[in-house]
Amino acid sequence: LRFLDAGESHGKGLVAIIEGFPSNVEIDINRVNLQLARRQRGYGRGERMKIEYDQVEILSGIRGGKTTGSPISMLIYNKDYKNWMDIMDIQKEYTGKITVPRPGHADLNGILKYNLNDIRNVIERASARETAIRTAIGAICMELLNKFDVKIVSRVLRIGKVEDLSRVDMSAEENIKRIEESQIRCFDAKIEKRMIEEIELAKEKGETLGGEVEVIAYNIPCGLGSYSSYDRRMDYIISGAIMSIQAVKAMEFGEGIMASCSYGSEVNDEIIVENDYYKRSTNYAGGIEGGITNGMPVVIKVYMKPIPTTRKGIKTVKLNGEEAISRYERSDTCAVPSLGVVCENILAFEITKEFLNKFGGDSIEDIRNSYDFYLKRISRR
Ligand code: EPS
Repeated sequence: LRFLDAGESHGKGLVAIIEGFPSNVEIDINRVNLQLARRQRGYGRGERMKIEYDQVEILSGIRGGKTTGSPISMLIYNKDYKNWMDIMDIQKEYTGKITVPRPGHADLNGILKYNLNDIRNVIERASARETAIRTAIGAICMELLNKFDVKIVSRVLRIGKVEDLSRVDMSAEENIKRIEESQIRCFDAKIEKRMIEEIELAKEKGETLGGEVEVIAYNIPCGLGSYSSYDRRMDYIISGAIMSIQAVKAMEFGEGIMASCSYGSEVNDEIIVENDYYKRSTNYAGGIEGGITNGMPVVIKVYMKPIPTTRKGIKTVKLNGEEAISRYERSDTCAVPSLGVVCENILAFEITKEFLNKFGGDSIEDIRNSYDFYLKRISRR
């Protein structure tokens, strides 16, 4: 399973081709669009989200509500394109070039690397707008994972310095409902209020805020990924994908950070048998041991830096070498609530990829057979 995606933030749209997706998987486009809508929500988003109403248009690979096994190609139109037609024209050169690089973005590294004279070319592709199409790709994968009872959920743990310390059973529907109803996608309503105040304060100051989200994938069978080679390790695969999300600067599997300052015996997950399957009595490892999923939920925490574009100017240097203050480009004050949704769907793609590596099969029926056979083999019954 692989995909390619393309598209500029203010171009006509975002496109992707998914190749290697099995046949006969029922796809509900409304559910895919729901993921796109979830990604757009969240307190702290900027003006752009009032313009867009992201919906995916399927161009190939799905017929009569089911995948055909052929490449799935799809498109999300940028509604904002109509306001950028002159700037984004593919033939006529736009004269209002951007020559002041914003610190913290791809701006400077990008123009130096590609020998460009307009930072706009870098901004357009480096933008986190690209997470819209990656969310759609993951949402298609989720349709397959749903058939195997996989559930991927997330919540916001922290905005700036305001933290939600509640312990939440994320496998419980009612808890997820509460998180989904929150504008921040956090559990504790009192903390949500403080988080909103924090975002408002940052906005007043011309600042931005980062934060932390937790993402959990339930019902992941033991055996995805491998210890056999570095690039087949599940933690290598997941961390690469998660760290590629714009503005993400760190991530953690399970209780990795706490474990690094504990004794070995304090953070080992004891092996037990429960309902005929091997389980662990705790999940400090976050569902991965030796680069292989162990049948426990895959638990990650993801840390996002504040979006570097701030109204408050930052020192920089123009392309002609003159000292300058960074220019403001429309942006979000805080995109952490969206980050959880993006992570869920990016995780869905990586899990699907390894799921298909493990259970093979060109059609869902073949995959089902292989999956059922395997689960029977590893059961203790
Ligand atoms: C985004 C669209 C962008 C930004 C944001 C993410 O729209 P615009 O640049 O037109 O305001 O809101 O991207 C960034 C802040 C960034 O730095 O990449 C989206 O669709 O998520």
